[in-house]
Amino acid sequence: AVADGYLRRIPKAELHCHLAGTLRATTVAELAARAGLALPRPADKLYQWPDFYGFLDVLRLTALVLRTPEDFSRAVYEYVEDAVRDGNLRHVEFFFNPDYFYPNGIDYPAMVDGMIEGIEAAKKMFGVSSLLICCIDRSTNTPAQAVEIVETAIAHRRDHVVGIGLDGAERAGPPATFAEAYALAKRAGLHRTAHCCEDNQTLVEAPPTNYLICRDVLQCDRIDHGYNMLASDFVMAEARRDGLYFTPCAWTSLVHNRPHRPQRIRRMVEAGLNVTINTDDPAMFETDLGHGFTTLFESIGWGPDMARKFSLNSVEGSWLDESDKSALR
Ligand code: ES4
Ligand code: ZN
Repeated sequence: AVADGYLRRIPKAELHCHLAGTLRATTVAELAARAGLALPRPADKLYQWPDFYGFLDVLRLTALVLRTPEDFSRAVYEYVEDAVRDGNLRHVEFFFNPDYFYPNGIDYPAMVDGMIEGIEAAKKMFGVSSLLICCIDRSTNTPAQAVEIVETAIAHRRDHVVGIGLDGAERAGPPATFAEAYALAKRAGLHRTAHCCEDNQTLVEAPPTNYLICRDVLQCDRIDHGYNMLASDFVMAEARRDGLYFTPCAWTSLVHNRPHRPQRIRRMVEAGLNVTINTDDPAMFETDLGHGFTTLFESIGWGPDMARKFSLNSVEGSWLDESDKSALR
């Protein structure tokens, strides 16, 4: 076993973290009050849902509180502050779904400028670097809308927005649906990742072959989650050979799959995949960077060598350029 303190203190990069899922409940309450937005429950009871689909609804609802560039700046800064304290965060790559926020009356350049302001303040205060990943919700966007999102991402602040992602309910938008958007992103030199084979979907809804589609059709250079791939030895062997980095998340409060998650991550590691450990939606799942490592290591019994391996993997799998990676190594 390895001490809780060591797991919290080892430096980490986080590659799978949705900004809308990081908001402190107290910040949500304060911003909602200021915006005159009625929440369905008190803020400290907001992060509750019956199932994965209910969770996605709450995520969209909470996102409604971010209305001004200052709100976006604050959200980024507060997450970095929390994750430095809870898990010695050194670098983070935030997913943000621009269309979550359009109903709030803010446009893409304003929200990105706001996040960059928070990134720069957090860099100054904590020495932590952040990059942004423009994310497409597969359950609410048509292929044509996805292309528009990518066109927008290509046109603004490419110094910070370095890639695209695909989230939401996998069964509602199989990866091949977004082939055109991903081809456009690749031509423009954006990195590409996608949520794939998430374990809140069945093997029919999110089959192992989704990995092959993400690799070959979307040409992803990283993969989020990946657990359902374990059902296919062929797909696992391919993934091992491909060497892409995976971003499973140690803890989820989506209760039905919580007990299986650590064992699935263990099997991904033992199959030879390049694995990093992440939080996904830390505030909403009532976890944090240190807690994820601690619960995972407790349940598997890994030692400090594995903590160092995950720490290094998170740097190698990041989308930092080579000089920034070597500064973190
Ligand atoms: C998500 Cl856990 C999860 N799965 C799919 N999409 C998401 N967006 C935010 N969290
Ligand atoms: Zn996610």
